[in-house]
Amino acid sequence: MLFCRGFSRISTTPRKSLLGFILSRPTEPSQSLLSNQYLYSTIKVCGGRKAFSWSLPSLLGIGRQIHHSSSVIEEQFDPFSLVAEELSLVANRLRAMVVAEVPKLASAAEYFFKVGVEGKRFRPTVLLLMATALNVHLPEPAAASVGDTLTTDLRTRLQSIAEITEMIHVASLLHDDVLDDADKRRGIGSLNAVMGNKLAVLAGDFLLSRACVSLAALKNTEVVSLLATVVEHLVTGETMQMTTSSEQRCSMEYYMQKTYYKTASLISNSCKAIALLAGQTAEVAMLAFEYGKNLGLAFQLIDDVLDFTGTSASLGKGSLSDIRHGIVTAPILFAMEEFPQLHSVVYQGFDNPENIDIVLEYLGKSHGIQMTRELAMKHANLAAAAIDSLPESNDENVIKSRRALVDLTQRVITRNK
Ligand code: GRG
Repeated sequence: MLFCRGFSRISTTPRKSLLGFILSRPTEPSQSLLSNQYLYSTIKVCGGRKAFSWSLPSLLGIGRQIHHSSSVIEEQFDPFSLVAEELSLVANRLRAMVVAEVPKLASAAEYFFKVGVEGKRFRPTVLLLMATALNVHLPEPAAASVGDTLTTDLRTRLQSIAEITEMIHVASLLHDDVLDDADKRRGIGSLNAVMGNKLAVLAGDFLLSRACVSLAALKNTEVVSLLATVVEHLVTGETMQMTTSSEQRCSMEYYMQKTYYKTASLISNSCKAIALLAGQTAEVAMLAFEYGKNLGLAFQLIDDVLDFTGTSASLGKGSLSDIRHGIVTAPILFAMEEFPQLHSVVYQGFDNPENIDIVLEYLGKSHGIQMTRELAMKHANLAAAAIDSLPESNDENVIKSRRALVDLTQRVITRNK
């Protein structure tokens, strides 16, 4: 089947040792808590390098420990604090890049780049951290030597990847909201609701064209090809979701493939683009890709949990938007494995609203939510292991950024918004 082939293609882990490590790692909380004062526990040597790992309870414990002992340490590794200044530089540049000639288009295109409605800025944060993690430093303000100028140029090129990625992301949100007839996004009216479908579609196209212009300016055909593939994946994932057959609706493989296309492809390919522009080897580029892919998959799995639970742990507190739109996600697919009688209900679909109630009732009795969280944790751990497999560095900033990237893998699975 097409999608099975596709998924095995994306899920290939580049290093056998990486996967072996994840599958074999111990998870006792005490082990992690005992061994260190930072966020991580060094528990195993992987391919000659030390590997960081933990279990969720240990992470929460360590979080508390740090909170009591030193908020300085917490801030030092806080991913968002580390790149805060550069993020606002990127945000300002983005606002300048999306200015359009025609006033209506200008206000539509800038809509989600205005201060306060920029979203979580998860993607640019990851990409700027990845740039430093791969040894491309943020230069001092007054670059003096030729070496400094080269670093500045390279860092600007990597910031450009963060900008392009954010423009593609926002374009996809605009088009998504038109397709879903959404009325809210980022706590305000969606652009389609405020300015109409036509302008929302055109604003999305405009952002894509601005992203293309920036991409072309980088003069790197491999990077152009990576990000063009991302757009193809976004469209493919959305179409898969729109055209799901009864059989596909019941398939975990189909769901994971769609999740990769809709959510993980953008961040994985952008991470790879950072590595390529930074002049890294194919192996390092693949590790950057693996980090983004697994982080993106973990992110979406948790999103799918939150759709049922919201900020609380109890079922039915979320918006239930997926199931109401007939979209079946991992929690239900796991519940189906536990209660095979659910299969025929999901197969029928949700034109009959009673089927939604039946599915929710079974989901409540099942371990579907917990299994989804565990799968997200596996992907988060794979992402962390990819960072750990990067070539060793003694540079303090490189180490800090790598720790922040690992920290993000845990934030993604413990987030409640
Ligand atoms: C125009 C490129 C383009 C694509 C058209 C509609 C479509 C095809 C694709 C939809 C892709 C889509 C919206 C996927 C969902 C991805 C996702 C997880 C969005 C939410 O990301 P957050 O939570 O959002 O990071 P914020 O608001 O924080 O930026």
